[in-house]
Amino acid sequence: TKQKGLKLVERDDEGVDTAFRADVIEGLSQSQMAIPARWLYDDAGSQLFEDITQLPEYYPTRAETEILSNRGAEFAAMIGEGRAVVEFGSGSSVKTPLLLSAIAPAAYVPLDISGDFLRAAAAELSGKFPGLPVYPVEADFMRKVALPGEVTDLPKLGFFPGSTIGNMVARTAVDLLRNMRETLGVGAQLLIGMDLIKDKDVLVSAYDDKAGVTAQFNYNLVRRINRELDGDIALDALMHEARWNDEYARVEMHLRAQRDITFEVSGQQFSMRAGETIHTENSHKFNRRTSNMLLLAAGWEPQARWLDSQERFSVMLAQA
Ligand code: AVJ
Repeated sequence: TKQKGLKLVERDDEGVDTAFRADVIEGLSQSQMAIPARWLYDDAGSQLFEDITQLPEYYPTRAETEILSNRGAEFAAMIGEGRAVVEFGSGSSVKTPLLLSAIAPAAYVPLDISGDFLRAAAAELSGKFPGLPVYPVEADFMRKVALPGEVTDLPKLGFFPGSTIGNMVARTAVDLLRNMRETLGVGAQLLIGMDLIKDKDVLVSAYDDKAGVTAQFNYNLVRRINRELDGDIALDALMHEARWNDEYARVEMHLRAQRDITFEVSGQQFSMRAGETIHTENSHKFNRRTSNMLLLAAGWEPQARWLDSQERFSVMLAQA
């Protein structure tokens, strides 16, 4: 169960993250250029996302926090005491304590691919809940994870807030939710945040704020490519764009070329015509039926659903 020392980032002789390079080269070689959203979240990108959560237009964090603050008694009634809470992602200093103080768990197991984030979050949490055993696990939670032996005999509650599930296309989301069920075992429950379909302008504004922080978050990917993959992409030629894709019920982030450009990444040449885009993120939105369907497709039975007072965001409870 000890996953310490496991090599989660593979680098070549020049120190280049080989998975990052492969994803970028493959993504830029498609006719609709697309780079997986996970590469937005280096240190600078993670900090920019923290800034996004404070923006007036970005409602999801506040809406979900409202639900977690107000519904603790109902969580306690439906979840019960003594579970091991397994959080997929290293946990936020605000949301995680709200859940833990509501349900009196027997242990807390944060999972994250980044050991640094993980240790920082675990230390902060231990400070707030001195009696609670905390077992951080450095792992890629997209796969089945072996949990620490100390929690083997405890019933589990998976916790996946933030509507992070919305970053994935349906097929990947179902794979992840199935792997979570395998990780958590018999009798498990899952508490998961899912953002809701709403007015298009409200959705697009949340991903295209007036202050331009989300634009910087998107441009940071280009800076990272230029720095880490020896790229020469002209930043001033690309413009941030957020658009609502109604057919797929998702907000998409793109980088749109303002003129014809050619550039190099890792020694390979690419070109874009004016108006073409690089697709950099999906943020799927749900309603009652589609969120139920997604959970059911992965073997999770929906048990309860809570909304914030403005009905912008949902937190779902499901059982394996
Ligand atoms: C962290 C994936 C939930 O999709 O709302 C915010 C990321 N991207 N603004 C989201 C994000 C641009 C966020 N998630």
